[in-house]
Amino acid sequence: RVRVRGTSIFRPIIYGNTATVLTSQEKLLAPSQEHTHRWTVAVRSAASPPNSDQVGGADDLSYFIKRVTFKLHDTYPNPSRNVDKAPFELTETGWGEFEIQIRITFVPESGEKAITFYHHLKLHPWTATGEPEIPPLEQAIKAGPVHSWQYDEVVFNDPYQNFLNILLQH
Ligand code: SLL
Repeated sequence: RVRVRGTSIFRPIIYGNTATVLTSQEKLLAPSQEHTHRWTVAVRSAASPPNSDQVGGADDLSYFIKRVTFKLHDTYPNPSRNVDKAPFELTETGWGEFEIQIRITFVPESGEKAITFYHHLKLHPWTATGEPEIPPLEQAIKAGPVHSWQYDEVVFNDPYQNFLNILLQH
């Protein structure tokens, strides 16, 4: 196991969520009648074109990510959810916004420690003033899906030679 000293390599990622209001039919099928939204939280490549999230596609981060753990609010059953293959995302329904802990574990060849991000699950539309304001559901349906994403870079300093090769092959 040889480290390549003085080398630094990064991979651009985005993490965050999309959310939509449940239709009345979807509401009936939800685990609780109090649920108002369906949301997806995800870690994706920032370098990939849209709609390329199929396995083996440009958005398949599994060549360097082994697992993403999404830690949900304690109101959810089994709040710690492991996703062990791409796409690294999780879809749920619910009624409230909360902080999601996103823990990324890297492939064993990397010898890297896991890293943690925090994302505030966003269900309600952005407002011009930034004031939290929950519109009536009818209005939220018209406004369409809500998106909240953050850009970041995962930096590997002095990477192991074999891990560097893996990164450079993708
Ligand atoms: C709030 N502090 O009060 C936040 C907590 C929790 C949201 C929001 C659970 C769904 C279920 C759900 O939506 N929790 O498991 O039934 O707004």
